[in-house]
Amino acid sequence: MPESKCGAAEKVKPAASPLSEKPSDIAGNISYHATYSPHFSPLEFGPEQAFYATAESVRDQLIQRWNDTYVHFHKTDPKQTYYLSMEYLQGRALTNAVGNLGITGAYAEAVKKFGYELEALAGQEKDAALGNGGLGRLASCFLDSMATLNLPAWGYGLRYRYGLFKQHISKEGQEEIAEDWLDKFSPWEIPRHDVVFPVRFFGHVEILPDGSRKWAGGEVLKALAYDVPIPGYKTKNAISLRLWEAKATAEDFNLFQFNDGQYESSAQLHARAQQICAVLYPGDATEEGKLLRLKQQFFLCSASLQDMIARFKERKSDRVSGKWSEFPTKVAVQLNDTHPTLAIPELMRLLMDEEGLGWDEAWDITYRTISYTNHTVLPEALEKWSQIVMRKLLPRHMEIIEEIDKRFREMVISKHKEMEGKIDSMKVLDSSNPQKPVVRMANLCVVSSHTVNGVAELHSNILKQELFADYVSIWPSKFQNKTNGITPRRWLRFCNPELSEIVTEWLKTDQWTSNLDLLTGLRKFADDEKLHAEWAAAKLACKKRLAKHVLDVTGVTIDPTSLFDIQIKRIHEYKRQLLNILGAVYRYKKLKEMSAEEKQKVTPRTVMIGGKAFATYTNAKRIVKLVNDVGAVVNNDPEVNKYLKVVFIPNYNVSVAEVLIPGSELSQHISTAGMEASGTSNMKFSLNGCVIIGTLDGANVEIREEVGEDNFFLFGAKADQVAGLRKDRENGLFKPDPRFEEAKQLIRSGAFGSYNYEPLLDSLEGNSGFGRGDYFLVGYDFPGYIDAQDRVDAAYKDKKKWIKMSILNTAGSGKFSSDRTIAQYAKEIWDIKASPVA
Ligand code: B1N
Repeated sequence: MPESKCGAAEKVKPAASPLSEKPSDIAGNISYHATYSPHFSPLEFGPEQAFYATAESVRDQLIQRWNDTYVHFHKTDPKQTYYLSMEYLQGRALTNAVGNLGITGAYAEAVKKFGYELEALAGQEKDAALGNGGLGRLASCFLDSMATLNLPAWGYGLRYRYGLFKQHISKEGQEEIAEDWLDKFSPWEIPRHDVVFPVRFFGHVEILPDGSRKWAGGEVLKALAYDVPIPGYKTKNAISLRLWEAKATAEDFNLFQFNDGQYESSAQLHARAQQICAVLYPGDATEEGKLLRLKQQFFLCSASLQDMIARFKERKSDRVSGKWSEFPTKVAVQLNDTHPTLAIPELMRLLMDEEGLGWDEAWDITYRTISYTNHTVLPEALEKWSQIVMRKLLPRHMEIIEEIDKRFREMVISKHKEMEGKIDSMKVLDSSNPQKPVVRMANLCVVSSHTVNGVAELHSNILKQELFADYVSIWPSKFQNKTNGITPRRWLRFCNPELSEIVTEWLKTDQWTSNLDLLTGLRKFADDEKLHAEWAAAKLACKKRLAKHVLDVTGVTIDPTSLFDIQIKRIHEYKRQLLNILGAVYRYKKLKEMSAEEKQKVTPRTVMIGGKAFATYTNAKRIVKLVNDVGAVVNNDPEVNKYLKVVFIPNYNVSVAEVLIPGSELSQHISTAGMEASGTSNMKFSLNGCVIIGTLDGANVEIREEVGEDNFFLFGAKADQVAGLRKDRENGLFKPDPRFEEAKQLIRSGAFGSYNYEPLLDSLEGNSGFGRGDYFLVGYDFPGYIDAQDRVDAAYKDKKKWIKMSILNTAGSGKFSSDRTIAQYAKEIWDIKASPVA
């Protein structure tokens, strides 16, 4: 690719219409943006400039649809859903946007006129990583499906300056570096200087002469909207992801102090405003960090609700007063986990204190508006906020939460006397520790939402039978399941063009892109030799692309004919990357013990592990270090490196996933049963013809049902055995398998370097530091895991069998389209209907 294309932008005449889909007109529009919205020297038209000019021309197309959709919704006034999420993992947008708009070919041709490949320009874009992992990526997949299904639905989030950190791997292990996705600017966002709401913090509650209460004082910041248009696939609809940024105003700037040389104190509120959206999930080890996270959560909730109320009024002028009971027939609010729980007391406050409604009416509206999705049962992830901090930051909300709690307890006593003994665990406020009274956010959500859902069958059953069991006897029909899904556009059509083409050719239609159940049509060709040949060739092409990525980012050469075995996800003890790497260590040890002849029979394998560890999660960071250390030894050992490579994939993110998943053959989803609520990358892998080795956890259970048990490598304890097995361990009844001991011993011997792995390995023993030895049951599941891996090796040797398994995985993935998930939310929770722009 040419480095600089001095003057190239002017070679093509600006287009008559920025909306034309003709390649020559598109090229003209790109040229227009290069010339008239210049962000770079006019002498330069390198790949980066070309990317920005191209993206801006795509944005013209998006804005047209986005405006039309807004006007259409305004006129037709349908019930609309608002998805409230602290996280969105959008990744890159260019390929997705032109793909959804159906103009990929036209754009590819247009950018060729400047000497560029579209794919290479797309690679210039930085990932928008405003999320940590599955929960954030789910929100982004949902937006794609909402737009595609023509649903009146928007997302609300925060515009973090620094999203998820960039992961750098050094000799010490993981290092975190701030990732500046807004370094230059984002071509996809539209600052809305006309959409601004005040958000208050701290202050006090005033009692007015009429007895009503009002929040006053404290500090007031401004929330400024940035809109990101989200196009649907093959539709004229484009919806909004509205991201809030915190601002202070000119009035908050003390010119007197500034002129007096007191620069810092002159702009204190500006500095505090900047902190709010500075970073995604700041570490909460300190009190300051906790307060900041709570501020972020409230900021999102308050701005979003004020915006919804303004739109509710805007769409019908006579709604200014007296029509509030209509609100839940026009507005549905979905809480993405408990992070936006403050939407509950904030909606109550806005309705009572700002709009003058009484408690009962405000409560009825709030309850009918709000629904809550739970994404985890891990105790440490269930949010609890200090009542003291809450009262200080949000005094009026604390009063409202107290009243909700009081009324809930009274209701139980008056209507469900039999549950009285359970009130302590069900109530919202837990003051059992007078030093540290807390608000239990999940309880507040359950008590205040009309519907609560889990994210896979198994998880939803655990919610009903364990975590929220007591509430089920009070509200038997409140609890639902909505198994997660992924968008087939980004996760097959656009990231894997090779396989997509084959699927389209064999199904004789490309309709599967928006009707993923059609993939079952592949089943009847599962033994077809011609399909096998094409399938294998497509997989090999993807494996080569993946091998190139690995070489580029790690310097390690991997063999594209070896079995590509991948585990990519956040590093967490419950996800058990440690089981994976111990398995690789055991494999290495066995290889070392084999004769040259024996080795000939081995299935060569490349084990790839990638993922970020939370900056303060020590054991997770040790796991990252261990994978890297094992890789350094194994990959440089000439006796074995033809048969085994172990690679840590640095800086795993959405765009890296788009390269890894298509090239995968085996992927590991091996969490301790009952701990992974759903998982969504398992769905992406299976869709791309990758076979899963996994436990009966989260959505694995349903994937196995859909693809067939012969096409899934199952092992491990079941969810309902886990508690008993932990007890056994505590009682000294666990006898470790000698293979497990061998693997740990090899690490202890220093074979992979002198780093102190004792604390990590100790966590697998009877009495670890937490006093909960091997809580995640790595030792118990190890032998079953090794046996399952042996079955994998044998199956891979039989090429026909393996390709058939691969085809049947793709063919069985239809259920896991987020279109299905969102259609179910729309019908069974939100009660909203499609509203396509004509
Ligand atoms: O949500 C995903 C699921 O597929 C995963 O199984 C689940 O682990 C994930 C605190 C979380 N649960 N909880 C979180 C995220 C951020 C945070 O600050 C908790 N993420 C999940 C989608 O349903």
